[in-house]
Amino acid sequence: MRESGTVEETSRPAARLDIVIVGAGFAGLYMLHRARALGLSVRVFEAAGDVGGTWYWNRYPGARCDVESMEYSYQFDEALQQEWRWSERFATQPEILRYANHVADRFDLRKDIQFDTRVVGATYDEPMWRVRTDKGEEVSAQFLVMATGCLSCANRPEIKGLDSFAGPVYHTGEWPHEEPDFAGKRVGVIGTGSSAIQSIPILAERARMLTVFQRTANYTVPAKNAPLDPDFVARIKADYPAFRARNSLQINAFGSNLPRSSIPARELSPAERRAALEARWEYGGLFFLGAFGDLLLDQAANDEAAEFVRERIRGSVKDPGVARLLSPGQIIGCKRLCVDTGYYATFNRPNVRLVDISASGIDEITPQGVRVNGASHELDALVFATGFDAMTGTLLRIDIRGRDGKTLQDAWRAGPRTYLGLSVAGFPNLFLITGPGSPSVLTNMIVSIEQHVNWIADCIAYLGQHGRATIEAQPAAQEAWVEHVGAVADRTLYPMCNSWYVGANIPGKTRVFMPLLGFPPYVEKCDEVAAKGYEGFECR
Ligand code: NA7
Repeated sequence: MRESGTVEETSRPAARLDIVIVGAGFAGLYMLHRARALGLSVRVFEAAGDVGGTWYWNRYPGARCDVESMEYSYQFDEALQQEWRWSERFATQPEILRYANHVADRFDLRKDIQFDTRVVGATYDEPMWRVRTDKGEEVSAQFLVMATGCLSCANRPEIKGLDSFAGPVYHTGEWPHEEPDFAGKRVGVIGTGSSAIQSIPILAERARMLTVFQRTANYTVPAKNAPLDPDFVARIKADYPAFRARNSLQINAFGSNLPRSSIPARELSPAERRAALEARWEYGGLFFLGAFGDLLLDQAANDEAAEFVRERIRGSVKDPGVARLLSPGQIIGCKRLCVDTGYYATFNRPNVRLVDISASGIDEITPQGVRVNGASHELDALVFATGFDAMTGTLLRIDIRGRDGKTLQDAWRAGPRTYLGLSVAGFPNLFLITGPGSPSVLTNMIVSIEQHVNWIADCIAYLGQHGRATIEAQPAAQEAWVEHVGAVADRTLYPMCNSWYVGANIPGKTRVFMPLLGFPPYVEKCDEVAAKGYEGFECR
C-alpha cells in the first residue's frame, strides 16, 4: 500500500493515504516507524516546527522529566537503547529533545512529517477519514491516529486586564525558543504546579525580583538529581530488556529500582513509618509515594506522609508565615506530586516573595503588574505556569466528526468516553494514543506510548490479514470500560481533590477521573481483547 494521488492529480481528496498521524512527539514518531514497517503509506502532521511534542514546547528554565532517564526512553530497538547516553538521573528538557531528534534522524522519520501544520478537522466519510489542516490542505486516510499528547493544550486563564499588561507574557508550556532575558527584571509567576516548581528556583536566580502568585500550595519532594553513575548504567545496559520488563510490572510502569511498598501503614510501627518516609525522601523523586502500600488508599496513611512533607517545609523555609502558606492541606499525591531542586529554600531569598491568592484570586492585571486584594505588585514580565486543559483539550479543539456527522465534542459532553482509552464508539478507525481511560499520565509515558502503538499496529495488521476495513468500539463495551475506569479510581483517594486528572483546573470542564490506575492489568486486558479477535469491537 503506497500513497496514490497528489494535489495536482485530484482535487478531493488531495492525497489518499493508509494512515494519518497527528503529532510528532514520542507517540507520533514511534507510530510512524511502526506504520512504515507495515508497509502503509503514512503522513504525520505536526503543529510545531520540529519533533519532540511536550519536550519541544515545554522549554521553560528548569524543565526536566520526573521519571528517571534510564527508563524514559524507547525500548523497541536494542541498539538504540544501548547507544544513547543520558547524563543525569533525571534528564533535562534539552537532553530529552536531543534524544527525540536522534530517534527522528536514526530512523529517517522526518521525510514523512509535515511540520508547522496543525490539523483542524477530521470527518469520517465511510470508509475514509478526511483530514483538514490549517494550511487549507485535505488528505484522506483509512486510519487516523491521534498522537496529540495529554498535556499539549495550554491553559491560559482569562484574567481581567491581561491584554493591558505592558511587559511580555509567557506560558511555561509554550516557552519561546529564544530564552527571555530576565536580568534586572521584576518577574511574576502565576501558578505553583510542577512547571512553576521546576522553574521558580532558576527564575529567582535570574530576575531582580520574583513574585509568585499561589492559589493552591503543592507538595514537592527533592529530586536528588545527580550525574548518572556509569556502573549503574552498565548494570542496566547489561540486560536492558529485563530492566524494562521489571518496570512494566510496576503499577505506574516505572520505578522497579525501589518498588512501592506492599505493606500498609497500619501494619508498621510509628518508628518504621517514619523510617520509610525518611528513606524515600532521601532517595528522591516520585518514589516517596511508595512508602506505604496504602498511601493513596487510606486517609490516615496519607495524612502521615503529608505531615512529613509539611515538617520538611517548616525546616527549609525560615519565615514561619511563608512556610505556613507553602504547606499544602490536601491529600498528597492526588494532584500530581512535584519533584524539585531547591524549591522551598528559594523562598528564603530576599528577592522572592509569595502572594496568597487562594481566597479570591487575582483582582486584575494592569499595565504595570498584578493586583491582589487591592494591593499592586509591579512587574516587568509575567509567566503563566497555569498548566493545561489536560487529556481532552487538544482532541476537542479539533473538529472531529465520526459516523453520521456526530462530533467528538458531543460524544464527550459528559466527560471523555473511550474503550480502553484507544478508541471511541461511533468513530471507526480512529485511534487515540494514551487517551483518557488508559493509564497514560499515571505511568511512564514512553512505556504507555509504546504499548499503545504496538497494539494499534498489530490491530491494523490483523484487519489487513482478515480482510476487514474498519474497526469500531461497541457502545456497550465502551460503557462498561468507562464504568470500570471510574470504579478503579473510586477505590483510591485520587478523585478527591481538584486536580487536572479530574479536569478541575478548567472552568466548566466536566469532572471525571480520566486516567486508568494500574498499568499491568491494563496491558493484560488489551492483550486479551486482541487475542479474542478484538473483543468489544466491531470489525467489518
Ligand atoms: P499544573 O500542575 O496544572 O499547575 C498549574 C498551576 O497553576 C496550579 O498551581 C494552579 O492552581 C495554577 N492555576 C491554574 N489556573 C489558575 C488561575 N486562573 N489563577 C491562578 N492560578 C491558577 O500545571 P503544570 O504545568 O505545573 O504541570 C502539569 C504537569 O506537567 C505536571 O503534573 C507534570 O505531569 C508535568 P490550582 O492548583 O489549580 O489551584
